[in-house]
Amino acid sequence: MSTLNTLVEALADGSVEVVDLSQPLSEETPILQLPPPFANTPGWKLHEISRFDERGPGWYWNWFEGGEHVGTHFDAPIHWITGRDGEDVTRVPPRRLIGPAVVIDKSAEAADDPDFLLTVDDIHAFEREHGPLPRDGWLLYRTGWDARAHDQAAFLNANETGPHTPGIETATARWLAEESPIVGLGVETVGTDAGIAHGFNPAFPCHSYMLGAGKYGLTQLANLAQLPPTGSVLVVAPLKIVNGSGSPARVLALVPGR
Ligand code: 23J
Ligand code: MN
Repeated sequence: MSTLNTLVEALADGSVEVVDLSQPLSEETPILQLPPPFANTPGWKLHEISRFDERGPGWYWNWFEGGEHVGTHFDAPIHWITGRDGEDVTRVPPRRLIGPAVVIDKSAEAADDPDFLLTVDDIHAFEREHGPLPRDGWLLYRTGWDARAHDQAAFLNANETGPHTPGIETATARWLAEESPIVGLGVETVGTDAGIAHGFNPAFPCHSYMLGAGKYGLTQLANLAQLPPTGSVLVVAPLKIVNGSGSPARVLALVPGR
């Protein structure tokens, strides 16, 4: 039997399950807040065209507006100045949108310290237990922040000193971009960088190094707790927005079932 037939059977008998890693996209979806003088993204909005009424008696449909970087979304290399000559979202090879995923769980650490930063040592410790990071795969960084995604204030966790959300160290960003075999980093927070990363050198190092290396970002993921540390397969589906710097995305994980 072919590999794809085996997959179809595994989906049918539950030995492979599908976990939806996307957050719902609505006017309540939390959005990034950059400090002045920077421009900010609008959030998501649906506008009704007709709903079984005089505008369209037999059909319901909407149009929408919203930023590319709203909700569960994909960062393409051209989003950042370091990747400005790289791929827009239409040029990302589809082959790079499907791959193995591993999950590093730092939810306990992030609960104690909202400014927790993942280190290269943390990744090496994970590798000693679970094996090397997957080539052309995704590193998914669980922080427990998905539990806050229904509430903009709790999700951004800002005070007078700015936002406080977990992220990765500058050295980790550089190592993931330049040394590791992964294709991208996925997080539960509003961006792939820490809340305090505007003050790092370079500013927003995860964006700077990863997108500069032609790698990708995925944000506002849900349900990472349902994934094993290794052994799942990610399917990432951003919209094919011409010249897009990113896009809201449906992100699905295939995981071992019963
Ligand atoms: C623009 C500037 C800074 C950041 C971001 C966008 C994002 O997080 C994003 O969604 O790419 S930190
Ligand atoms: Mn983004």
